[in-house]
Amino acid sequence: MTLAAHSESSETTRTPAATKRRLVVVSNRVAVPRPGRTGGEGGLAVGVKAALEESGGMWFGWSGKTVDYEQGEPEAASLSKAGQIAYATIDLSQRDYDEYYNGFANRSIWPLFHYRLDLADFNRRYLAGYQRVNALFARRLAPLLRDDDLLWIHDYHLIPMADQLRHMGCQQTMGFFLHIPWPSTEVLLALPNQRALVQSLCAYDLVGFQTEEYRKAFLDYCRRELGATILPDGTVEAFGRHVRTGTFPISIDTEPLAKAAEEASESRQIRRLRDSVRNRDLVIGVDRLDYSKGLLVRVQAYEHLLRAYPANRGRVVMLQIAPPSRMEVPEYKQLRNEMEGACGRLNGAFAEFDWTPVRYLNKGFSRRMLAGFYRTARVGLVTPLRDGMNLVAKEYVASQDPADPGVLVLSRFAGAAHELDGALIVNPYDLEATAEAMQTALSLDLEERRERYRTMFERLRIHDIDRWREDYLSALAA
Ligand code: ADQ
Repeated sequence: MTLAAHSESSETTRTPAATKRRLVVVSNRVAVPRPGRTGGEGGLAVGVKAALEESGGMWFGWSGKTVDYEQGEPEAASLSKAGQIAYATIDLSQRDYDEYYNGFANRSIWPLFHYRLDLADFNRRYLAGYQRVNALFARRLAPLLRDDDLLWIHDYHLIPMADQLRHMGCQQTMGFFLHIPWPSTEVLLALPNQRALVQSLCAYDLVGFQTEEYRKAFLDYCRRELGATILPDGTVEAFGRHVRTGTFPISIDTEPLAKAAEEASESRQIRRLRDSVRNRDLVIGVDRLDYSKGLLVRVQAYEHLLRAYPANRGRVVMLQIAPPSRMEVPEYKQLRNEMEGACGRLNGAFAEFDWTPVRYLNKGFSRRMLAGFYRTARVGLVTPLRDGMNLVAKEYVASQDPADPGVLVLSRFAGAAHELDGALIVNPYDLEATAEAMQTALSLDLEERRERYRTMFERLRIHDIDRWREDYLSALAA
């Protein structure tokens, strides 16, 4: 049985915490709790935090601070504890941050893995910084490890980390999970050092992906470019190692979120939102301000809706929440300008003295507020051009009122589209078809909305964030 099939098994096979061994999670950023902090965390932080809160353990990574290393680099990680979780963080120099994070991670890998070769920059300085910081992470983590720890290393920032740890003699069980898409071999070949990068993935014991499609693309590369043998269960045999692969679609804390949405809908803020929308239909989008999320095509599709179905003018309001991210990367600054232009033009062309078609907000909200927003919206619009999974799609569904649920319009290029089959699935490049799907979403009758919601909610109730963690960790510990 492949691991992919394993993660499809029924509720009754739910395993208790996979192991009594200590869990050590490593990710680029560590979301150390700080008073008054609301929202703004990306999907990885949301998922990992929920996973660690349940099982406890240690979370290691970058503090989010950059420091001047003129006095010499700090010798050890800073340690703190909150509840069940021990936090170990290190600072980075400005140069490390520019080359590793803004550079190789966010200007080479991120655009390439999201099929944006036109935006990728393969500067060798970035690659050197990426290797240097992965080695630094390994040097600072190694002294904190116990022999029987289970290491779970996350995402594209840290692909070479297990290899670095192995070179230092660490023999712990190590797993990797990729939160973003794994691109097709033809696209990956454009990355100058792809062979070494994939070779370093072979230092892990388990490599996990969001969907079967990404896992198969990885196996295809290993077969074609590394000459690896692929065993029937998806294990890769290469460089004298056996690396297992599996599909583990990340999810959300479904039931608590559904409850939070129900409670939030009676809060003062959500009442204010409802009052301001009045009897109009609310269409919501919530995304980090990122070119992979299809924000511009979404505004364009909305404009098509208002042109092709003019009865919606004055009847529909779009709320687009898009907190800025990675603002040091030029492509993100440009997107911010383009979005401001697109929303401004749309409002200029269509607004009336008593109606504004799009409300565009660049800030974060608490999860509870977001859940209340989702529940108020008749339509959830999730139109990425490429997305590993997309948690917003799942959060939108979980937050609905079962008696009167809204409709999800979802891009076929989001990993979530493989699971959320009650959504209206669209090709976001096809603006007119997306506008048609929005029109359908606005006009579906109650019975059909309920039916679509029921199948998706049931899926998310069983395949929630706990299930994701348990499936991954039991596969890793096996
Ligand atoms: P992201 O690209 O960050 O995650 P996504 O999965 O949608 O994308 O997660 C975003 C998270 O941030 C959601 O939980 C959302 O609620 C939250 N969020 C967004 N806007 C917010 C705001 N204004 N205020 C507060 N919270 C906000 C990456 C990959 C995804 C993958 C996740 C998890 O790109 O494909 O689903 O990791 O693996």
